[in-house]
This record gives sequence, C-alpha cells and structure tokens, in this order.
Amino acid sequence: MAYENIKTNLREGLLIVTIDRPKVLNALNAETVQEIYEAFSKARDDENVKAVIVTGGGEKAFVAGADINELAQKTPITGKETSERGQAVLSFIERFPKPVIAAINGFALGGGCELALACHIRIASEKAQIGLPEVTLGIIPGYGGTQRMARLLGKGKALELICTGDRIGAADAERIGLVNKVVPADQLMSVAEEMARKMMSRGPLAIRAAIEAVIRGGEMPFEEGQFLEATLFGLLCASDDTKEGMNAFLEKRPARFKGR
Ligand code: CO8
Repeated sequence: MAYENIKTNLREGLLIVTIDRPKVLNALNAETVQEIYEAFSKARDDENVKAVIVTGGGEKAFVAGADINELAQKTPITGKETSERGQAVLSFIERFPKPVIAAINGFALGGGCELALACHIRIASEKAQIGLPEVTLGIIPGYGGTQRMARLLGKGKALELICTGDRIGAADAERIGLVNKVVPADQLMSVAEEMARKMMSRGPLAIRAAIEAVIRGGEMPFEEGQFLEATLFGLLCASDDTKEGMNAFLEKRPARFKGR
C-alpha cells in the first residue's frame, strides 16, 4: 500500500515504520495517524512480520507532536473525537502481539512522546529530547500520555513532566526509566534492530503471551493479572514451540520455533 506520510520497509521479518513528514518534524496529522493504524493493522495479520521498529524521518525528530495546525481548529466535539481516535490507535500498538520498538532519533514531544510510550521498548539516540509540552499550548496530553506516563514513571515524576511541559534529554530519560537505553545517534537503528532480532529469535507465541501478560495484566488488579499469567502459561504448554524449546535445551541445540 502506498502511504503519503509514513514509509514502511520489511526486511527479513522486521518491519520499519518511519513517520515521514520531516518539514513539520513528523507532526501527526489525522492522515498520518490513520496511516500508522493501517500499517500496524496489516502487519498484525502478516505472518512475515515478526517485529516492528517505529522511527522518525529526517535528522531532527522522532515525532514533534500532534499537528498543531489541525489542533488549532478543534471544537469540544472534534477535539474529543480526535483524542479518542489517537488513543485507540496507540492502544492497538501497545497491544500489538509482536514486539514494537521505538527508535527515538530526535524530538519526541506531545503525541510523539505518547507514541513512544505506547511502544513496548524505547531506545533513544543521545540527541533525543522527550517531553509532554501540551500545557504550554493550554491543552493536556490526549493520546494516552497522562495514563501511560504515570504508570511508567509513577504519578510524581509524571506530574512534574506533564505540568512543567519541560523536555528532557536522553540521559535523564534513561535515568528515570522513560527510555530503556541510550545510544550514539549513528548506532540507533542497528541497536534497535539487534534487540528486535533477538526477540524474533525467541518463541513467537511466548513473546505474544509475555506482551499480553505485561500489558493487559498491567491494567488489572494483581491477582487477576496473575490469573491471566497462569492461563497464558497453561496455553503455551499445549504448543509445539514449548515442546521444541524444552527439547532443544535438553538436546543441547538451538530451538527452531515455528509459532505453533
Ligand atoms: N505541529 C505542526 N508543525 C510543527 C510541529 C507540530 N507539532 N512541530 C514543529 N512543527 C513545524 C514548525 O512549525 C516549523 O514549520 P515552518 O518551517 O513552516 O516554520 C517546522 O516544523 C520546524 O520546526 P521549528 O522551526 O520550530 O524547529 P526548531 O528546531 O526551532 O524547534 C521544536 C523544534 C522545539 C520541536 C519546535 O518545533 C516545537 O516546539 N514544536 C512543537 C512541539 C509541541 O508543542 N508538541 C506538542 C503538540 S500538542 C500534542 O502533541 C497533543 C497530542 C494529543 C492530541 C489530542 C488530540 C485532540
């Protein structure tokens, strides 16, 4: 499918989705959000896609937020609808059954930070600047950022970042747990790819169950999350992959997982 605002590139099972509007620092207009949804929707059903990396086109930005030209036109009704649509797309990414890694190559602000928060892993270039500056525009994060930031960092740090609107650099983002890892800019994609390919080499059903247990389980009370974990564990015990993983260990050979 031809996209106007994103690029997709599938190589040996790894899909790279590049948000590509560099003239506006990859700001997310409605069309871009829709294209991101279409790319993920297609990738979800495509057996050839085993993992996804999301990054930004150009030198400066991952995504500098929702497109302020569009935001400026919102009414109470369309503002709520736009927020709900963005939330739904980012939740679709968060619940994606294959690993999704954000490779944060520059500014990840507002909706861009929220997009990164919806990914399973965040790897940042040393040049990255991350923040939720919405209050400087008189709005609040509207793509799940108030919820995901508070769940990831705790309410205190989340409220500090959201209510100051301050951007932080990559090193500070790593220190507070907002990103998993910081790497030199020229190594960003190779490090993200290396992590993605390591995950792709593991049992895909186990990876899917692990994501589901952590993401869905994180939305539940502890005991229900544990119940989900045990149920997924039991389900995996019925799979060929689980037998293969155990046999491979006992036979001292690498496992050959088939996703069945
Ligand atoms: N939307 C539209 N255009 C943008 C955006 C944006 N978010 N960010 C940058 N641009 C444009 C600039 O207007 C500029 O265009 P032009 O060349 O025509 O003047 C071009 O990109 C380059 O930007 P700058 O010249 O400003 O580049 P600098 O290096 O000087 O500054 C910054 C880079 C610091 C990133 C700066 O561009 C900036 O502050 N951008 C806005 C960041 C921001 O506030 N983001 C949050 C937006 S609100 C949001 O994301 C809400 C999400 C939830 C929505 C819920 C739906 C209702």
